Amino acid sequence: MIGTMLEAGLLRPAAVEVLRRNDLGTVTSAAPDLYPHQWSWDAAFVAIGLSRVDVRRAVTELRSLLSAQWSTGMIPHIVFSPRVDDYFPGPERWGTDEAPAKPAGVRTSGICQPPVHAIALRHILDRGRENGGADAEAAEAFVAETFDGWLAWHRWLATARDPDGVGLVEIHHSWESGFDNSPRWDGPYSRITAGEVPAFVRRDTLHVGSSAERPSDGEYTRYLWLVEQMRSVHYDDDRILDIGDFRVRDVFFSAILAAAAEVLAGIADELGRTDDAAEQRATAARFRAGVAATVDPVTGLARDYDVLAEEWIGPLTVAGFAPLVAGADGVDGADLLARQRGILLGQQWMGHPALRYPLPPSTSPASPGFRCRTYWRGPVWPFLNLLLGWACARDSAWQLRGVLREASLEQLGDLTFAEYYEPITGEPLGSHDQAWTAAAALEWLG
Ligand code: 9WN
Repeated sequence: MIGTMLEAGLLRPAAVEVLRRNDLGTVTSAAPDLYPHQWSWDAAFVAIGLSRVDVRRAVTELRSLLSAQWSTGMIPHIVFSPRVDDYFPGPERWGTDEAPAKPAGVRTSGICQPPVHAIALRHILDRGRENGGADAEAAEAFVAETFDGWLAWHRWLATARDPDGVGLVEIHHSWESGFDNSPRWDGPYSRITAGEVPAFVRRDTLHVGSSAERPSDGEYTRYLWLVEQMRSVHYDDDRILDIGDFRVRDVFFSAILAAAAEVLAGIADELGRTDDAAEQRATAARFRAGVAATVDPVTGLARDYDVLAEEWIGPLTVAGFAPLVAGADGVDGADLLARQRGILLGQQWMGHPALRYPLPPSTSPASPGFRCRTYWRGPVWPFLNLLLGWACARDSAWQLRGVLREASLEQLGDLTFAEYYEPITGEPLGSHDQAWTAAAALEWLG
């Protein structure tokens, strides 16, 4: 049962209020203190949530993000707000003002995050049309005006980030995955010896209940070393391939590209952009196949690949369910998705008997790397559940979607809008009033 009627009645206004408080004018901060800037994939989820309450504000969110797009097509992972200076690493540390591809007039990081944006664009268009009038006009005009920007973003990912054409996106920093300190990255990071990293003072640990919930200082040193490396070549895509110490094919990022390219193809059809639609469908098919090809026949889960070490990445994390996000083709594809849904609902994951709510922890509670309070090593992330639920609706997987929705609404009924939750006790962790958590609540409520 989804909470009480009272909770359901309180959830929507509380979520709207979180987005209002995080609103910096034309962008929404990812969280009030911990993340006082606009993050790329957060902004996409925020736009999905906003489209339920204010279509034109949702348009503004994505327009602001796109105005920071680099000339290569890359959408940067952070767009720094000029009004605040309370996040490390800030723009000086990134040094992107020296990067020829960054547009003038904005300050950004020099890496990217998963491309959820076309999916958000679809939500804006659908909500705008449902509302009609000025909302429909604004949504349609925005889609027509910005289509080429989203297309350039997907094209850059499919070329610069898949240099070998294998249907998997290569990332150059674990911040690009959005799963920053997941056990997925322990192997690649263990092989990196950081060179000289200028002294630094972290600020993230000041804004959470315990620093043990965040990545360690050792992890941060390597994160910053990779920034130094990329900065030294002014974030040039080709040169990073030669000098970068972190080159990993990220299966979950690739799955999101597959899903988003399919969605962008549908939008291209509506705009009469037939060739672009065909190209995006081909991109979607290539990355779906790339994702499916990573599945370990024994575990049934998809895997990342370490390009430099030339090896598969082993730990069992929620990213292993990438095919559920990507979708899959043909009879074999349908079998793969059915098997994955069974595993996800089973005892190692959502059906684990110790869990407070049947929601997927970021790492399986049955795996040795499981840490129930530490960031991407165990906690449940609400925005991810929404993404899985969206993919289930696309593929008519109503049973799994129903469990995800009901349990998510129960969890979010605590009204903390936490960044992540302790899977066994259900305790809210990380930042509270996290924007994409509030957005997920609004979208689940519908
Ligand atoms: C670094 C904003 C972001 C999310 C990521 C999450 C976390 C940043 C950090 O917060 O990463 O990008 O400082 O820890 O891991 O997924 O986009 O919410």
